[in-house]
Amino acid sequence: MAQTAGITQKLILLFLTTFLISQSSGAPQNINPSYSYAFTSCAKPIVRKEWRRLSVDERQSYTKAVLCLANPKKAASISEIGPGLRNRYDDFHGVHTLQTPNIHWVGHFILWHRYFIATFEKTLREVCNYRGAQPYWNWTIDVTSGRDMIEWPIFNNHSGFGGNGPYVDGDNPFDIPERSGGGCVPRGPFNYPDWVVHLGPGPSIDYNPRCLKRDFSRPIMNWVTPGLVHWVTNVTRYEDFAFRLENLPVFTSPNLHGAGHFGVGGALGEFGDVYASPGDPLFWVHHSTLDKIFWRWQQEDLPKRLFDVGGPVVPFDYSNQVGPNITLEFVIKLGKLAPEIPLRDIMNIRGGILCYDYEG
Ligand SMILES: [Cu+2]
Repeated sequence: MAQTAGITQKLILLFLTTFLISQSSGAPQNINPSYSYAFTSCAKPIVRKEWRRLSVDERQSYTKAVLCLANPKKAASISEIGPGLRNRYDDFHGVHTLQTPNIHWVGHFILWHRYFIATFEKTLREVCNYRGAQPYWNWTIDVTSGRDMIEWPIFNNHSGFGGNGPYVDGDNPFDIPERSGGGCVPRGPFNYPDWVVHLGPGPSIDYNPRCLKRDFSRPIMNWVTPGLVHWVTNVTRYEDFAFRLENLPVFTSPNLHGAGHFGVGGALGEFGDVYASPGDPLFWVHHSTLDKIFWRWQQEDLPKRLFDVGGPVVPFDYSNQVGPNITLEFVIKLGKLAPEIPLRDIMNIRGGILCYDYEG
């Protein structure tokens, strides 16, 4: 317990320090809830479906499109972040890496990731001719199914993302319980060398080609329960929703965001690496589920929740000791991948610059 608290403190300090060095913009302005264009019609949204609601062909066309984004002949890097980035998929990984200290445990966590996923989905469609929408992975169905993780459709080698790595010994600084893998994902579309992670571990954006690793932790994955989803969504203010969604980065208190990351990535897998987690393509289906939960929550009171934001600009600064809270005018960036926009532009997934919806 004391050790966990110590590690948490170090994590928080690390984030704060990196944040203060890299923080550059986002001066808050007044909230003005008159954004007529937020209601611009989006008559035909593309519809994001749960993974198992897609046909096997549709699932494979998604994973193929992701592989296409990592093929420099089909999807060259445009981010100009550094020589370590070799393709458009790396651009997404690199943008996430550089901004990691500014986009987690902050008010705009879920909104930044909403924009990030929407840009990824747009790129899949425009650069790799993907016809579908970004799928999501409703882990609650799997966790409550009683089936073991390795049997879950999302980890299928033929119609999913492949499964766990074989067990290897390794450091486990956060004492992730029952870590069970840690080796290279051996089969499926993202085995090595069909899929190569280039960046990381951690904040490094140097060229470091290697296999994708997974390190399942069943107790952490089992954090996901209907009760936890209810706890996250059973609030009326955005600020409270946003806090509960991420919760504190400790392994003594469950949270939905961490459940996917550490349940799959464990101690040694890319998915458990807060910087390098996009190295595992599960990133997109996991984060889309969080976005769907957010949207369903917004829909319970759209007139209010299309305009309600809050939570700190500075990571973990929940009592605003260091900085202000975010507002609708807070600007988020994705480097060269997409225009800088204020949060108000992405409050509505069916208006403004976004046009998608969720099935289920
Ligand atoms: Cu992230």
